[in-house]
Formats: sequence, C-alpha cells, structure tokens
Amino acid sequence: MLEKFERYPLTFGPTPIEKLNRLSEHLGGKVDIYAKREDCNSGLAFGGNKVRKLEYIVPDALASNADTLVTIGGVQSNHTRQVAAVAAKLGMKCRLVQESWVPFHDAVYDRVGNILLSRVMGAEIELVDEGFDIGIRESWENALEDVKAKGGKPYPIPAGASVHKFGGLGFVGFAEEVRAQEAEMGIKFDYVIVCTVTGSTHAGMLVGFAKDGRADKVIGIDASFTPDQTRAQVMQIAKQTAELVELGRDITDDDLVLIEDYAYPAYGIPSDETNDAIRLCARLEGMMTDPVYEGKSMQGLIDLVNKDYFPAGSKILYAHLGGVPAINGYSYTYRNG
Ligand code: 1AC
Repeated sequence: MLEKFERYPLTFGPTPIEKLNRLSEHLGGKVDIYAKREDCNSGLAFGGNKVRKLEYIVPDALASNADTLVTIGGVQSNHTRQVAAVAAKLGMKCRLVQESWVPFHDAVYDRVGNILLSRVMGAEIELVDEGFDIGIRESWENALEDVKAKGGKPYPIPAGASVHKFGGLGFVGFAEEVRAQEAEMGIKFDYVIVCTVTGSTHAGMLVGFAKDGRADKVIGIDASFTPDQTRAQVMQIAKQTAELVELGRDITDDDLVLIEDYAYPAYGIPSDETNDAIRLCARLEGMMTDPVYEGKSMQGLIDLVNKDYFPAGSKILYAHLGGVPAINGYSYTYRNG
C-alpha cells in the first residue's frame, strides 16, 4: 500500500511481537495477549510510535529545505521528544511548544522524562500555559512565525504528527508489517488494541487493516477525554489516508471503534484503575506502561478481557506505542511502587 511513498529509515525494522503469557494466564487464559513493541522500534531517544510516522514525513521536510522542525504537545509529550530526536539525527534545529495539557503538579513535572530528553537533545522549548486541545493551536502557529521572523525556515509538524498530510502512513505500514509477521508466526490476530488521542496512529491502522477486512477489529482506547474531537480527527485522517494510499473504498463510521471508558479523570491523569493496570503489567511481564497513554489502553485491555468483550480463544495484539518516559513526571504517584 505504501510503495509509492518515500520513506526515510529511522527505525530498526519490524518491531518485535511478544506473547504476554503471564498476563494472559492471570486474566483467566481465555484469550492470548501479545504486544507489538513500538517502544523498542528505534535508537532515537527511546523511540515510539511517532518515529514510525516521521519516516514518511521527513522526506517532505528535507525536500522543503527547512532548517527547523516545529511541533507541539503537552509538557510530557512523547511526540515532541521523538521530533527532537529526529531533528538531532538529521542535523536540523527543533522548536517545541509544550502546553499545560495535563493538570498535574508534581514539582519536577516539567524537568524530567520526555521534556528532559528533548532539552538534552538541544531542542528549543517554549512552555505555554494553555490547556488540552488536539486541534491546531495558536501557540504553534506563533512559533512557526517566530522561526521565520528570525530568519529560519520552519517545517510544521502538528500535534502527534497527526493532521499532517502523511501522518497516517506510518501505521498503514504497521498493518502491513503485522500481516507479514502473522504469516511468519502462522497465526492471525482477531483484535488490535491501540491508545487513541490525536488520531493518526489509530487512523493509519484502520486504513491498513481495512485492506483485509479488519478495520473494526482495531479497538481504540480513548485517552484524550475529549472523545468527540478525537473521533472526528481519526475519521478525517483515516478518510484522507485511504484516498492517499488508494485503498479503493471509503472509510465509514462503522469502521471506527473508540471506547471512551478509560480516559477519566482527565487527559494525562491516571485513575486508580490505570495505576493498577500499570503495576499489574509491570509485575507480571516487566513491561512498563505510562500514566498518560499505554496505562489507559492496558487498563482498557484488562477490563475488556474481564468483561468477556473478546470471544474465548481470541488473539489480541496490544500496540505498545512507547509512552513510558512520561512516567518520570509522576514520581510522587509511584513513590511506593
Ligand atoms: C499526544 C500526541 C501525543 C504526544 O505524545 O504528544 N501522543
């Protein structure tokens, strides 16, 4: 599906798929849970899902002769950290707008984790006191203008690399990669679980899995707590990506499954149940998840298995998107483990 698009390699290659035996057994052995480890996809500052997306965006950035990647996210954004790493790797400058998307006040929240890594990688960071919104932000547009005013040539990458024209392609590639791995492993996954916020990870998968009739088997777990906006954005990106890759059919509302039940109490704030899921997964599998993204999709996966949402015998692929560095911002929450 992606042959006609230029790709700039930033990842190690196909990401590993790991069976989570102890978690599957702990949940009653009714289903088989696997994880696809996007958190292990690259040597670029701990990697993650945005690196996969950026592989299809970087050729356009290079062709534009830009000298500065400009993007936006919350204070503990994984996306901004991955853009900073890619800029460093390419020898470009990086300007990050980091808004106060998360009402969390750990004393070191803006000093550790993702933002620490971005600073060490040389990104110029602007903290902006604005709340959560996955849409196009004035602060980001101002940063683009500011780079120009100072004689630079900015390349705009929106939040999560999501509403970029090529933002969905990386995760179309994820679906193709899973199909090849299924063939090697001699199995087929019945469901894919993915955390959904800005939308292009989910949208790309949806288009990629639509090719073999599995779009509605991609189960998005909303972590935005603004699900209507997230749903609309996933649909918009999926439709546009479907056209771009010439899927041959439109994406419709029936293709999109987004479960809203686990994003509470707010974007970036873990509930007790999210924290329980993070601890359970860490203690059974040594697999770390985080309080913003994967902790919530892990909570959703566990709860859905417990509620028998998946028929017995299902094979479930949990997409680990690589959000773990954010956990450092929550040191007080996990002070006793
Ligand atoms: C919200 C895009 C998002 C990030 O890391 O900033 N996942």
